[in-house]
Amino acid sequence: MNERDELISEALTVLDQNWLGESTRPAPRLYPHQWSWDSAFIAIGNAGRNSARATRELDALFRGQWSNGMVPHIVFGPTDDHYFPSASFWQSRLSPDAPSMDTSGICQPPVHALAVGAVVRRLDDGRPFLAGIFDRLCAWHDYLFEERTIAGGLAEIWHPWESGMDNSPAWDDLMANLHPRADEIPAYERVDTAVVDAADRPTGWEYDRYAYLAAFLRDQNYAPTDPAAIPFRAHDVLFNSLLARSEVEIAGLAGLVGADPTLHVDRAAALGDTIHRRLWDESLGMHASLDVRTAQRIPVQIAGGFAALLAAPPPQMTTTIVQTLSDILVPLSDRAVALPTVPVTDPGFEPTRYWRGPAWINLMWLTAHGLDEVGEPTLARRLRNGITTLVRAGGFHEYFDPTTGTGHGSSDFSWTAALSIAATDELADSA
Ligand code: 9WN
Repeated sequence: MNERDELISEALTVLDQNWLGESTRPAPRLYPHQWSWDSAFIAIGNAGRNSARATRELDALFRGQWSNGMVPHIVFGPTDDHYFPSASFWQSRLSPDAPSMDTSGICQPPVHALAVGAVVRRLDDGRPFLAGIFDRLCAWHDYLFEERTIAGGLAEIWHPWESGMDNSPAWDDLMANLHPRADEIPAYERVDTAVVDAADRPTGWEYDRYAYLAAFLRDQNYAPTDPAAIPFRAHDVLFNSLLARSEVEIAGLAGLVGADPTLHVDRAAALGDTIHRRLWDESLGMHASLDVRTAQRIPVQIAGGFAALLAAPPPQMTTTIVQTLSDILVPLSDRAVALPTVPVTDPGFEPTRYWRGPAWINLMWLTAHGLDEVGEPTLARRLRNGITTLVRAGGFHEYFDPTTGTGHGSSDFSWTAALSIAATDELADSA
């Protein structure tokens, strides 16, 4: 077996081991249920190898969709243990919108349309699958455009977990501005630090605030009546750029099910314009997320900001972004690079702590796609080579120290395996 086939076969074994029967857990012990954006990445990896499983994965996730359209960030399995916050913490059925199975009460970045598109393109006839999921996908986006777009034309996140990049330095000031009273922090017991090295995970101070914010939303049955009272509100670049790119994807799929693409084309264009107008930060040379409560952009260079490449930036902006990105990428060899979540030159860079420095395969993969879309295939290739280099040397870890290449967090991490398959196939296709 050549190196390429070997990597794919090992990645498929990880996905097999994490398969729960209807969906795939992100990791064996750390994340035992179904997570929203993980499942989208996992379906992308399975699309070309095990398309039946990819369709089941997405169907299972959308079975957890709320009647207001929200796709929850976790769909719980039957056993409510070994994870904090558990189903009994979230109590999703406090909301009349929640389905009969247990879910969390918040969401994650809208990458699902990209997964549906990837799966549909790999099926002999993708129309039956698409017909079953298309309206649900549109309802998810309607929720984001109607209930989460409150001011300024961008969708809001209400919890750092909704960004998918939980303890990113982008959220430091917003978190520091939360001043929960002791009785507003619910009692909880962490499970994560019993499974992986606590030094690689968010701190106790951060977890107190995660628990406080989740309980705040829960105590209003997940339907806060006064947006101004929500303690954490951000316009995240990654979240909104994925929404804009996903609208383009939906527009492309619409014809296959006889739907009208116009709304989606218009939404993608308007959202893209707003992202490039409101989130562009000339002094950083890239986009930055915005604190809705202060109406200020958050002046830090975060890898998620490069997702703006997926939202059709204008040419001059693109040139600047690509230059900034090139300066931040860390060489792994003469043809492979890693994308750290925070520049290694940043005083706050922590090489092994979660979203505060390590390289994450999903951000590298999304950035490679953004580069393809703005006509930078050579740099895209170096990023995909970076993905295969990191996993060959470090295994299918959750994240990697970009300065040494060592793997951290959970081993046998599903989206690392899935996107290694996708990157390997894309490298072969572009050779
Ligand atoms: C909270 C499952 C998830 C990912 C997130 C990642 C991490 C959860 C946690 O794991 O978050 O949702 O417990 O830390 O930050 O992006 O979806 O892999």
